[in-house]
Amino acid sequence: MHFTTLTLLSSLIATVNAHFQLSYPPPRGPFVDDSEVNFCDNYVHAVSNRSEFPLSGGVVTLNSEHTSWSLGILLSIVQDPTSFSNFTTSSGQQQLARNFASGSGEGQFCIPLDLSSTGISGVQNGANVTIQLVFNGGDGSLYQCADLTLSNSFTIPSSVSCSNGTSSSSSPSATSPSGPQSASKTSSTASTKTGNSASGIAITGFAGGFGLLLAALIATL
Ligand SMILES: *[C@@H]1O[C@H](CO)[C@@H](O)[C@H](O)[C@H]1NC(C)=O
Ligand SMILES: *[C@@H]1O[C@H](CO)[C@@H](O)[C@H](O)[C@H]1NC(C)=O
Ligand SMILES: *[C@@H]1O[C@H](CO)[C@@H](O)[C@H](O)[C@H]1NC(C)=O
Ligand SMILES: *[C@@H]1O[C@H](CO)[C@@H](O)[C@H](O)[C@H]1NC(C)=O
Ligand SMILES: [Cu+2]
Repeated sequence: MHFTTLTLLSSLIATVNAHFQLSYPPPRGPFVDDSEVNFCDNYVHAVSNRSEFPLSGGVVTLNSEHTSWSLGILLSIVQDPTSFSNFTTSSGQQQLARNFASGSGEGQFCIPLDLSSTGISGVQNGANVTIQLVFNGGDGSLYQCADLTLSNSFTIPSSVSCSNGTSSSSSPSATSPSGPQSASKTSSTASTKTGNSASGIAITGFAGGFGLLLAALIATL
């Protein structure tokens, strides 16, 4: 009885998660929602089929499922970085390829990442490096990694769409949080997700009842 209740509860809590997904460059493995609180979304080892990535003029693209968030990008020059300590400087500080900065809005975002201007030793043509995105949308730090080989002749493929989501700084008219706009935003966000789009929609109608249900369940324990 209690076991059933707890199982139900934990599956509800899992459903309520909303996080972020790294789109480009491709992450170490397919996104796992429940693992994103862990180092590299719990993909502990570097892949052997690395992505080429430009030394200058790079971008990362991601899908945000939070309306208000911060993003920093760590960099490791270790061939197979398996821990957060592999993403630190010789003095033990986080080695940042992009400083933490806040962002707002859900949907697709395109973040410039010019690695040649980081001044990190070892960042050079032909080097194998790993970037780790650290995203926080209000429910704690979330992590995804991509293993790269840097190139000064590679350019971002034109298939990578570089535009920003609901509240891009360049279009203040898109910031209205209510009305039909937010309804269409919800469905477009859902349609870009392959996995749990159905549960994503369910949350909207469900979140309000969640507190009530939780209270009811606790009362039965
Ligand atoms: C980069 O990684 C690839 C794949 O793991 C490996 O074959 C290659 O030798 C590495 N290159 C360097 C410069 O370490
Ligand atoms: C590496 O190989 C895996 C398994 O075949 C594939 O899913 C993934 O897309 C590949 N990654 C890159 C960067 O090519
Ligand atoms: C990477 O991290 C592991 C585990 O913390 C550590 O044992 C290893 O020495 C680190 N590798 C390098 C090259 O710093
Ligand atoms: C998207 O937003 C980020 C900040 O959140 C900004 O750095 C970047 O330049 C924007 N990209 C585009 C294509 O507007
Ligand atoms: Cu989240």
